[in-house]
Amino acid sequence: MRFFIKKQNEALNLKNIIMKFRSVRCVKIIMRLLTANGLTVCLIALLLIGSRSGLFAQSSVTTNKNAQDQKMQWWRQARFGMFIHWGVYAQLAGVYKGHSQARGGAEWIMNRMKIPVKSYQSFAKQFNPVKFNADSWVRMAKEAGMKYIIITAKHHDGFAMFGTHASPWNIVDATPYGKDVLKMLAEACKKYDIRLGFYYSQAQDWNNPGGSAARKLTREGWPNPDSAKIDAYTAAHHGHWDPLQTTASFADYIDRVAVPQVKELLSNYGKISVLWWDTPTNMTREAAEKLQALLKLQPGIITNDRLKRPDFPGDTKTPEQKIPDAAALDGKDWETCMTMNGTWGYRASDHNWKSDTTLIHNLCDIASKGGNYLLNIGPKPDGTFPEASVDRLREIGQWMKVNSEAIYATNASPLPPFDWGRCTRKAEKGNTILYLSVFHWPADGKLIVPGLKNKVLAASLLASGKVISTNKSKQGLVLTLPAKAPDPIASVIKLVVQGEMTTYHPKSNSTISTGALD
Ligand code: JFZ
Repeated sequence: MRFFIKKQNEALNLKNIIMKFRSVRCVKIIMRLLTANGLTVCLIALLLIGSRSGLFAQSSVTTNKNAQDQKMQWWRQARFGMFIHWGVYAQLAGVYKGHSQARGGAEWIMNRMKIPVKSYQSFAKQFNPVKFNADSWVRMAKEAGMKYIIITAKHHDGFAMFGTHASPWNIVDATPYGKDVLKMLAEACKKYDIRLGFYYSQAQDWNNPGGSAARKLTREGWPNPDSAKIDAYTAAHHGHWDPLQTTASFADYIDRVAVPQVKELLSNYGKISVLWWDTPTNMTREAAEKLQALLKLQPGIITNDRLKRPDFPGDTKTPEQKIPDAAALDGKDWETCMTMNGTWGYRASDHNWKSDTTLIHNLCDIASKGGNYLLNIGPKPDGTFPEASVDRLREIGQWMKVNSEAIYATNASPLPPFDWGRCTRKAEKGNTILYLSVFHWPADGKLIVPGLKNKVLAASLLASGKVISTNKSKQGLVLTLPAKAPDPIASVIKLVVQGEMTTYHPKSNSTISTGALD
């Protein structure tokens, strides 16, 4: 596979070179004609430019599409990644001064509880994740079948999880731990061949002066007796609650903190595959342009649609906590990010964990619509993953060990979602492989695939290779299955059918609803 991808890349590069050579040659011809004098010669030259430019415009569109396909190739094949939300907020774990945070993810605790800057910063003095082991984190992702990791390099609390010269508010300088966790993660990712991406809160920053703050009411934190006063203050100060937050302008913050930090992140950690911007609160065009320009430090880096709306669409759409309907898909790459419980950052009291079944079904559902699943872990302040997350990763990994062929490098289903499960497809020498992930195994042993009319060339259980018999009926293809499902969560049937098939796309005006502004 790898060899094949390399060959394909080489072919694309060669195409680019030929294109360049052609344009140089054309200019040379025109130059020679122009210097040869005479009106007719000039006219011929003008005609040539006219006809040629049309041709170039078209080829450059194809080249751009090819370049984008080439850039997105690993990401589209990956289908499954790990999100990690980790920072000083893990130390608070959803509780401040004995009060449990009323609303939102625990990574928002500083804003929702309206914790003063100095007070929040003092928690960093307790942040000492001595049990952090990059190798084991990356191994857990790998064994779960994940192909990439996106970690919060800096969340809205402004705390850099890396050594930075742009602010003392970072893990190396402000904690007893004193080590750059991103460095260690980058090394482990390299060792296990896992792609690494950084989440970076480019606009909101509640500690570095000048950063923006989405306004949240005090009641979203705790029943603070001063809430009327605080809410009036945040209303008058663009969401800020501490005068220390506004001792610099937003433009200063961008120039002194965001730009240098993104530069560091894209320069000091080897290959970075994704820059995951978040919450464009009060972003300016000028700031977005400066940040976007830095991406050239990592050729081929993939970026999302949260830098600034709507003019910086990035490469991927980011529906949050929900899986879009097939009708909402518009051909643009997309990735659903989701928590395993109800919070991104660690919250000790949140035991609302999704079941293994839900998580595996989500992965199948997302793959069946051609998207990626970015599943979140909120590590504890000691540097370990919550047990419930470890258990779920292990279960997903066991399923993936048998069934990942139905997920990796697949395309969206050619058929509408079934009541009993989901479908992904792969093209194979003019024919189509359909992977049917059966969530609800039929009690009568008959599985109907409505709408499938293609001739069946082969049908088997992916887990065992056991052949399945099929026959046609009025409702569609009927598969005769063994009495017992090979996997109680989702059993995959591999069906090879004649001919090419394309993605199912119902006509509709709905669009993917992507992340909110804050
Ligand atoms: C953002 C962050 O504020 C949050 O802490 C977390 O990092 C998450 C991945 O992204 O928050 C959002 C963005 C969009 C919505 C909600 C929270 N939304 O669309 O409802």
